[in-house]
Parts: sequence; C-alpha cells; structure tokens
Amino acid sequence: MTISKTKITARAHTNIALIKYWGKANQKLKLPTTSSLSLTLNDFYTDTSVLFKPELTEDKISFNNEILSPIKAKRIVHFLDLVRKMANSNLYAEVYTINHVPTSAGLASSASGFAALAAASSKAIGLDLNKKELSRLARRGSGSATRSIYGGFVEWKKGFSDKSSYAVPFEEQLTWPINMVAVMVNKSEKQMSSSKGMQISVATSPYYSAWKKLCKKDLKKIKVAIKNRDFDTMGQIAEENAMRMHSLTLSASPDYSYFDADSLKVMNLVHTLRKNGLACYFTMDAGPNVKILVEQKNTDKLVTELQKQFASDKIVVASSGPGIKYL
Ligand code: 2P0
Repeated sequence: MTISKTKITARAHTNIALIKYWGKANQKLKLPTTSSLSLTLNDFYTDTSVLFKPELTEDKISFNNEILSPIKAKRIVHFLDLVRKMANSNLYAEVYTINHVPTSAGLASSASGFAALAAASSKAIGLDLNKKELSRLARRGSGSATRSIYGGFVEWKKGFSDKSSYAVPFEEQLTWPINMVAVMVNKSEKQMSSSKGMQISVATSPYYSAWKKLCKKDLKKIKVAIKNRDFDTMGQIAEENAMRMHSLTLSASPDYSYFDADSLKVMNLVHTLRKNGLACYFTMDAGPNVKILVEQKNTDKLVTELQKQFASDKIVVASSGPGIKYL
C-alpha cells in the first residue's frame, strides 16, 4: 500500500431515488431497512481532491473555496478517520471539494459528495478498492452516496451487514431518452435532516412496517417497468413510492414535512398535465424541491408549462449521468 504523493481527484454525480431509502436498520453502519433504486444525473456532480501529508497536524477541509470550521468539517473528518483505520495510517489530509450543483438546488449533495470523497480519499491513502468496496465505503458517509458509484439506474441492495450492503448497476449505459426536470421552489435550509427524520419515522410512524413491505413490491415492479421501457408504469410507481415515503413524515410523532406550498403547486400541476395527456410523474426527497420524470420528446412541452408558473432559472433539465471517475 503506497500513499499517493500527488493529490487524487474523483468526480461523482448525484442520484435521485425512484424507490426511496427512508430508515436505517443500523445507524453506525448506515444499513437501510429497505433496498432502493435511483437514477444518477448528469448535470449535478462533485469534484473532490485529497492528499494525505505527513506535515499536517489536522485535516484541512475546503468546500466551495471556503475552509470549513471544525464543527462543519466533523462529518468529513469522521469519514477520513474510517479511511485511515482501513489503511492503518495516521496521516491527515487536505481535502478540496467543489460542488457543481446549481446554487441551493436542494439536490442530494451528500450523495455525490461522499461518493467522490470515498473514491478520492481511499485511492490517495493507497487503498485499491473495487466499485463494490467503494460503494460500501461511500455508504458509511451517507446512505444515498452508496448509489452514486454507478451511472444510470442503480439498485442499493440493503444487505444485513457492512459487507452485504452495497449498490449494483441495474442499467448503467442508459439508452432510454428520459429527463428529470428539477423545479427549485425553495432555497432555505431544510428544517429536519434526513438522518434525524428517518430515525423519527422508523421509531414512531404506525405505517413503517407497511412501508417496508410496499418498497419490496415497488422495487420488483419498477425493475420490470424499466426493462420493458414502460414509462407510465415506472413513473406511477416512483410517484406513489415518493408519496408513501412522505406519508412516513406526516404520520411520525412529532410530525414533520418537507412539503411547502410551492411543492404542492408543482405536484398539482403534474396531475393536471397528466390528465391533459402529458406523461410526467413527480418525485420528492428530503426538501421542498420537486423533480419530474418525463420522456425527452415531451420535455420542452413540460418546461413551457412549468414556466407559466415558475421562473426559468428555477427549472433545470437533467438527464442520466455516469458513475464515479478519477480525473
Ligand atoms: C434517497 N434520501 O433514497 C432518500 C429519499 C432523501 C429522500 O437518502 O443519513 O443523506 O446520510 O444516510 O442519504 C437522503 O438521506 O441520509 C436520502 P444518511 P442521506 O435518496
């Protein structure tokens, strides 16, 4: 094992789950209660460079050209501790991260962030991990990062242990012309972190056991729909699965929600457009922004309709993206 003398840079793209992950069976290892399935996006990614240096007395973390305070850097330092332990090293690192996500897009930056950090830091410290091992390592940073190792449609197999919980590509080179249109309705920081929200839902939602059962069914069905290029079935399953996830927030004690008034406005618009013959389906994560699945042939039409109610700079059209790479 040789520690790299030059910085190692990795690029990871973010992903949006069509079958959501919402709850952990093991907090420390970030083992999920259910398997999930996502689409990696081309347009939102993170570049992270890492160099381990003998002369450093602590980790130095820079994020979008700003040196992070110890409090803000805590989660990253904790992750680097894990990498050091794996490599049996006590060297500190310089970490330089740039997030290429439209300002406050509210799209999962921890997914691309921890996937890029896993790839760059493990290689920089001399570990030679394959993609399965990288996926497991990224999981320790953030659950959704598990899936950002691969491009296209990706399945995170929940497993039952550190070794058995990782992502596998479901369809990596996507030949299906589909888009994900993100509508950025709100820039403010989310009130309830995903980690905390999940814990409350697992512990208190009376619907949690139903969620686990339904996810298993939804996952099976969506895989068939994707294979069959059945856009409507895929979209319908994804939309319902997202709403079922959000019902775990509304039914928790204390209750919480990621919806705001504009999120509901977008959802209603999607329903109306669909009724009028435009095939589009929404999904939503741990924030108020809404993402809409649409076939490429209908994307312009959808954007035109959205522009009637939302400013153009709030609407971003994304497509399927690649897996992790070293730059
Ligand atoms: C997902 N989300 O499957 C789900 C759907 C948001 C809604 O994974 O605690 O940042 O770091 O594992 O991965 C966001 O939560 O949470 C997330 P941790 P993470 O994409």
